[in-house]
Amino acid sequence: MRTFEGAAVRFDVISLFPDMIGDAAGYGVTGAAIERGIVELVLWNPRDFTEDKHRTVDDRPYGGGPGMVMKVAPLRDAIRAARQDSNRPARTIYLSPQGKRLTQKHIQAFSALPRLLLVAGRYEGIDERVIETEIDEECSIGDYILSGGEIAALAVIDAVTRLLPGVLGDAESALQDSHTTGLLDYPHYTRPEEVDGRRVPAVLMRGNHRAIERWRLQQALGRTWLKRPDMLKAHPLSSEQRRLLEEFKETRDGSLAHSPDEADGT
Ligand code: 9WO
Repeated sequence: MRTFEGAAVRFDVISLFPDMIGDAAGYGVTGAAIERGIVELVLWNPRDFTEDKHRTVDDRPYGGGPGMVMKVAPLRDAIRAARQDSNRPARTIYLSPQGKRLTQKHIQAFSALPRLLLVAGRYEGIDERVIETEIDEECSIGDYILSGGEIAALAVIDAVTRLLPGVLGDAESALQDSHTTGLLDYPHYTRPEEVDGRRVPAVLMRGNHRAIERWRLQQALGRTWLKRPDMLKAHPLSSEQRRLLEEFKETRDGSLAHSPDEADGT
């Protein structure tokens, strides 16, 4: 294990639309982490690594077909320039629908690395030889097609940043998050006490903090059972949690809109 001076994590993003990344990351939690020096964000545009008059970054696919492919040289040179801009070893990740689906577990592992070099493609994709020679890992944020990898790169930056020490306050600490606890979140309410005839659950109004904690855990268990039974199967429950979930099933407590399709044995 080596430590590096400066930011906890450095992100380098290779993109034809670097302002998309810089602008969006400037807001909220990521923006504050950058301002405070916890995160470093460096943007690289392959267009700055072209040599021709028209600064060409795309070309027609061999074999024909619709659309364009990102040219090798500008993309490869941008990736290599980024890598050589710092001594920190970088994990180089290409965001694509062909990649391994990311979960909170992968995000946790990324948050322990000193540097992520994120490659955002455009058009129909990048030349396969760039993947073979420059990319460590191909990652997907979900099974859908975007217009480019930028939004996926931003999702990774956001998810990793909020795990870094000092980024979130105690109140919002990521340790309690859904997907870290293995359960979905409990329902939240704020003023007013009644909205269109719908009242805040009475337990939240009484101020019995033990009862509130128990109710929230029961809601989290019940909602996970209803909406994401696959998550429950992956996380064995304590006997207390099983008891709370059984009670939820019996009373169908909570104001959920619909029931599960079928009993699933959990
Ligand atoms: C376009 C397309 C059109 C018809 C059939 C299949 C197709 N695949 C693609 C495609 O992969 N386009 C990509 C656009 C090329 C690389 C950058 N783009 C991208 C990245 N779209 N979606 C992502 C992405 C990245 C990470 N997680 C989810 C989606």
